[in-house]
Amino acid sequence: MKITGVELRRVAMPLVSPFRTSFGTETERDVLLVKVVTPEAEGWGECVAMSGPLYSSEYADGAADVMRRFLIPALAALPDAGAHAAERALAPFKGHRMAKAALETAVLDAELRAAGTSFASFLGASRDRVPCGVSVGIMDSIPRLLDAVAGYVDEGYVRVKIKIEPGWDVAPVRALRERFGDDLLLQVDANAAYTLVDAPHLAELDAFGLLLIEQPLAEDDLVQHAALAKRLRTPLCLDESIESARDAAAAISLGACSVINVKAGRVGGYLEARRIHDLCRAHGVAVWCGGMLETGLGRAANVALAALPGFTLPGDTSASRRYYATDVTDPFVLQDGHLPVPTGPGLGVTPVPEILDEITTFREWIPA
Ligand code: OSB
Ligand code: MG
Repeated sequence: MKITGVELRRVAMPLVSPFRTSFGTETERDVLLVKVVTPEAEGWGECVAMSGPLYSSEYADGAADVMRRFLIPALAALPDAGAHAAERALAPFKGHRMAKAALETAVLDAELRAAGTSFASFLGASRDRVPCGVSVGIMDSIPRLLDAVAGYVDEGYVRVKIKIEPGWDVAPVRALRERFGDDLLLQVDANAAYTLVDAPHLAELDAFGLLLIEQPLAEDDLVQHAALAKRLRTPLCLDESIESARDAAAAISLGACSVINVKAGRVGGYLEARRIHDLCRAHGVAVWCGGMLETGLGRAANVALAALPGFTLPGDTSASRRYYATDVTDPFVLQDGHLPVPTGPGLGVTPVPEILDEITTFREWIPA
């Protein structure tokens, strides 16, 4: 498979409601999509970098720049560009994992479409549907939070995660337990908003039977996460800290976490995401599939990944309407708290051309 060229597209998708985390508030998703064209098939990839470098150092304009200058020329030089060859060709460039992941996913999609194989079967999925959780942003008040969560519970979500930050942690968790009881599967995500000095305060969350606390401390501090884990009964989960299978191995050996949120974009692609799954499974560390407000394209690949046997906790694989009134693909619709794993070749979904064109803000063709 020789690459003919790559199309970069920026699309603007308004969110159904603002999404606030400890690092910022999003009202619109500004997404970079890539389409890899080969004589055999076309493949799509979604870059999960956000518009600003607030979740991690990557951002959409930076991703487009590194793709254009370095990554796409390296892929274009390959005589035979499958996903494994693409991964090797991109490896010499440091960092930029979200940019690499988008391109590798597009190459893999083209390869699998040409072969008639689905992402799920290529990755080794063992289920045809996945249980879904929902990520709930920081709200202006506890009554608003309770209303939002009640809506998601009514829709059928099997697990709720709330975003926390200093000043919005113990009280909202207590209010959720009082309103929804102890059976609600509940977890919290701090996006690195605390320091080890907050350990006694975070330990107050132990009273509420949470599934886990996600990324309480800085992304580059595994050692302090290991110290914190010893002081909490609530299982500690890492997100931002895990950028590779090597990071996952280090975190496990240090005792820095007992759960990992796997996001293919954050770790450089679905091949590396699968390695983390395999490693964690061998060590008895639970994994679940995270999200980055993906469109239907990224969501399709995430749902396939979440169907692997080691994904034993519900992921942030919510339905399209959690974020978007109109998705770029046919929408993912919750059925009894689950999403069906796509079965068609490659991602199993394609953008609806009219919708794609309507939301496109920028388009560039890069010939190989
Ligand atoms: O930390 O998991 C996170 C969204 C953007 C950036 C980081 C995170 C999130 C979410 C939402 O929690 C996940 C989703 O529903 O897609
Ligand atoms: Mg997170």
